[in-house]
Amino acid sequence: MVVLYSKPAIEQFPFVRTCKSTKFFPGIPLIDLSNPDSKHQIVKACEEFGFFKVINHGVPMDFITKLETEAVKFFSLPLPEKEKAGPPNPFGYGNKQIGRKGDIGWVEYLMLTTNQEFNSELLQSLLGGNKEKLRFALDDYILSVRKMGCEILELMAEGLKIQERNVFSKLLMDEQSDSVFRLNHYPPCPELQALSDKNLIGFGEHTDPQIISVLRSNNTSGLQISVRDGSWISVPPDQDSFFINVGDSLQVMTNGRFQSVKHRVLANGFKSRVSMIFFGGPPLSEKIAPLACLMKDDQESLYKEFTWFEYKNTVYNLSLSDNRLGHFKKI
Ligand code: GA4
Repeated sequence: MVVLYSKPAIEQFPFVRTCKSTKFFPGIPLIDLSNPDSKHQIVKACEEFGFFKVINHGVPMDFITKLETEAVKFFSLPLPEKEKAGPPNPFGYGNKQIGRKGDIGWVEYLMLTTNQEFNSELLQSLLGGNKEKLRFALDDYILSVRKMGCEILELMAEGLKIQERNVFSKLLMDEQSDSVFRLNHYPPCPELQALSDKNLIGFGEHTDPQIISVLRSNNTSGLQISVRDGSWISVPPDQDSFFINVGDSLQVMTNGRFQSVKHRVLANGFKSRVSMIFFGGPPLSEKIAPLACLMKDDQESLYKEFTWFEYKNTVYNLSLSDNRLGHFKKI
């Protein structure tokens, strides 16, 4: 009899870290964009969590489903096919390696700009019939999600009683806006799940550097956020809603009143998780500093002066879990 030796599953993934999942947290702030009071609720959620869920968002379900279908088709391609669109420098297909500092996660992804001409060139490298469909699905989705992101930023400005309603949103609407888009696939890992009560870390803890991130995922759990007392809570998945993260740049523009949310994603033992995230960023030349109108009389900026280009340049050379804004704080 031939006995094939197979390593215990947990040893097959020595390079990916694991951690325990927690119970779903029922208290994630829920913002109904059709509610006239939503601007105040948004401000409260940004102060308390730096994170909230949005319903009645106006993004057509059809756009969401089409993009998810194309994303699933892309991730189902054979690895050599997907690798034709890689490595991500910074755009393109990536697998397990995140950033430039050796971070590893149980995830594969496609990093894209929000500039469709550039994406079109990148996707040309993919064989198969679905590149056109993927491109069209991306066009519709990105435009619609950016519009919704801008509405939220305008409600935020109103809630903060800022006269210039588009003070944040104009940065995303600018032709030079350095926004990026990411499709993530966290494959299931049943072997590991059967052996332990732990999950592989799909995307390690970090904050997003931009202004806001607009995330949508399929109905698979995995997203966790860190709350004020430092504990991690699991976000119940909801494929019909969007989740909004406050990014580092918005933390600076509000002089720390809003906190960028630390978050991470655990791979699910049995189900694929597919997420699509729009990261709304300012133009590279934009000076990121606390808004004068939010500063009380003798209040001082907590941060040194920097442009988005300078911030990005620094943080893209750091590890995922580094406290990036720490490098820009006044002592
Ligand atoms: C986190 C948010 C976005 O996914 C991202 C990530 C980027 C990358 O994957 O290349 C970074 C990460 C993110 C922050 C620190 C650096 C850069 C990986 C990393 C280690 C696209 C982004 O803008 O910043």
